[in-house]
Amino acid sequence: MQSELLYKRLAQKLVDAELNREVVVKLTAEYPELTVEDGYRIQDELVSLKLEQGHRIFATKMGLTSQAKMKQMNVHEPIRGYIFDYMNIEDGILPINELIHPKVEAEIAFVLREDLEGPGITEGHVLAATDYVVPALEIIDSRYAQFQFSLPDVIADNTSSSRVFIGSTWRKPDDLDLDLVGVTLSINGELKDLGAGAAVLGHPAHAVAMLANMLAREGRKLYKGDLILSGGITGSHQLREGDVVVAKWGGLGSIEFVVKTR
Ligand code: OOG
Ligand code: MG
Repeated sequence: MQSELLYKRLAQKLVDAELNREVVVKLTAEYPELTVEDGYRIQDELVSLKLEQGHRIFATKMGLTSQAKMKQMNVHEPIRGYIFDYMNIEDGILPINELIHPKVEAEIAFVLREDLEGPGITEGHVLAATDYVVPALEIIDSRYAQFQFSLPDVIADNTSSSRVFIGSTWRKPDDLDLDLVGVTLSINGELKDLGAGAAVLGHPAHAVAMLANMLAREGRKLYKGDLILSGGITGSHQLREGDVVVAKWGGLGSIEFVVKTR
């Protein structure tokens, strides 16, 4: 357990790194004793700083929920974080000049029509409480060099949250077998990755259940109307100026964007 002041200082450092587009040395290099719990305390401070700056929470996310992602990042435990309103992109352009070293990953997101309060939330509870399922492309942009981090580092860094594209095809959860929803991710016409919903903890609703149960440990819950990203089905893929990204989901339409300087 570290001091409140240290949590605040480390959160400020990560917020500045995002704004200045400059990577920082991972926190555990300087503070090897940092725990997962410390990571979430730093993340909470980071969220408070963003809210004080006038930003609002746009979505809640789970990360590292698929083998593809756990293997790629070499971190083997799901994590949660937040996506803010300024991160939501609606015009199909990813402004690379605002980012450090962005990567894209394909996900399935949920919109709730009822509150979900753990503990004991199951996949079935999640599906019953879901209004719509929607496709999402998450842009992650770690504030650490080469996306190299351990669990407390990436949690403190708000799980690398950077930008998000939400698709326009919204479906009722009963209309789809979410575990069987396939997704392809192409960059400049080349197929880079593919997967199915089952890659996310067997079923994407499982990730949302895990989130509700994680939040319950801190006396928090998910609310009606919340948008929740369930984690990358595919691995994440590096983006460069000029890239054209197209992702397609079975039964959930597609999302396309270009990477540009704005
Ligand atoms: C951490 C964020 C992981 C996901 O969907 O697995 C994540 C990272 O890979 O930098 O958002
Ligand atoms: Mg993600």
